[in-house]
Amino acid sequence: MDLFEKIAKLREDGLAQIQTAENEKKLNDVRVALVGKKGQLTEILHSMKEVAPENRREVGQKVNELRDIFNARLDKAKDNLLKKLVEEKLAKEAIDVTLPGRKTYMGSKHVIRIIQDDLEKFFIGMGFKVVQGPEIENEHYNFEMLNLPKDHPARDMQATFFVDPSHLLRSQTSPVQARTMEKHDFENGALKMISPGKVYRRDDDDATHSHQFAQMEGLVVDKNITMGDLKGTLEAVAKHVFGQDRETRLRPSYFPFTEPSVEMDVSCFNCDGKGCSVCKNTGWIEVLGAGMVHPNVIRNAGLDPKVYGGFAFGLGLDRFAILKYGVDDIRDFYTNDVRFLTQFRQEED
Ligand code: FA5
Repeated sequence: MDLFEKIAKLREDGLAQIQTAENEKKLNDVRVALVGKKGQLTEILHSMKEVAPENRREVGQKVNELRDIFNARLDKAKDNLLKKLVEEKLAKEAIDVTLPGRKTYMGSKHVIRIIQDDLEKFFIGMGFKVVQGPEIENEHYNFEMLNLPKDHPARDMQATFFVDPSHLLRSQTSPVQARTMEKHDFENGALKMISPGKVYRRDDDDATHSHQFAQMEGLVVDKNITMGDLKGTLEAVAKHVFGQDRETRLRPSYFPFTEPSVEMDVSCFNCDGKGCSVCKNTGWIEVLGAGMVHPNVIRNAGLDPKVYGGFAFGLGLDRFAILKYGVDDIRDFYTNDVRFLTQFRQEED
C-alpha cells in the first residue's frame, strides 16, 4: 500500500472511529491516536522519506488536509457529546411544574386556649394579674385553706384523684387563690387575680362533664368589696363572651369557701332555653360558681375579715366554649379530631 492509499484508509478509519466514540474519554483517545504528536498522521509525515521527491508536496498537502478534517470532526463530535450529556441530565432532572404543590399542615390554637386567651385579655384590661399554680396540689391548699377541714362532708362535692394520702390532682383552681392571698402584700393595695388551668375530677363523662377540664379562678380582695361588684363582674364576662342577647341567671348555691355563694347559668345554645338532652331539660347550662370570700378563708390568709373582704369565682372554660360555639359534646375537646379542632382556627393562628 502506497502512502496515498494509507492516507485514504486512515481517513476512512479515522472518521469511523470519531463517529463511534461514545464518550469524551474515548473521543480524546481517538484524538491522540489520529492527530496527536505521536499519532498516525505524524507517523505518515515521518515516513515521507520513502516518498518520491516529486510526490512529497502532495503527500504533505493531503496530510494537512486530513488533519484539518479530523480536527473539525473531532470538535463537532465533542460538541455533540456535550449536548447529549446536557439533554440526558435535563431529562433526568425534569420538574413537572404542573404538579400541585405539597401542602404544609399548619397547626392552630385549641379552642379552650382561644377562650382562655380572650378572657385573660379581658381581665388584664380590668387590672387583674394572671397567676399559675401547681396541678399536683396538697390537701392543705386544695381543702384546708379553703375552709374545708379534714372530714368536712363538702370534700365529697368534688370527687378527687389522690396521688398519695396527702397529694391530689387539684379538683379546682381555687387553691391558687389561697396561695396568692397568702403571699400578697395588702399594704400595697388590692389583690385582683385570675388563674387559668387544668383540673381533674372523678366525674362520669357525659356531654357537659369531663374527668379533666379547664377552669379559670378569679379573686378580688380589698376593703369594701360588695356582692354588687361580683354581680357586675360576672355579667360583664358573660356579655363579653356570649354577646348582649344570651340570657344569664345567678342562683343561690353553696361553696365552703364563699358566703353567700351563687352559680351562674347561661341559657342553653341548643334549645334556646326550652329544654333538651344537652341541658338535661333545664334550659340552662351552669358555667361558674362564685361568692363572697368566706371570713375563715380571709383569716387563713392572715387578714382581718372585719377589714378585708372579697369575691371569688371559678368558671369552667370548657363550658364557656360549649356555649359560645354550640358544641354538643365536651368530649370533642380532647378526643383530638383535627377536623373538629381546626374549625376554630383564627386569623392570627
Ligand atoms: C368549683 O370548682 C369552685 N371552685 C368554684 C368557685 C370558685 C366557687 C370560687 C366560689 C368561689 P364547681 O364544682 O361548681 O365549683 O365548678 C365550677 C365550674 O367548673 C362549673 O360551673 C362548670 O362550669 C365547671 N365544671 C365543673 N365540673 C365539670 C366537669 N366535670 N366537666 C366540665 N366542667 C365542669
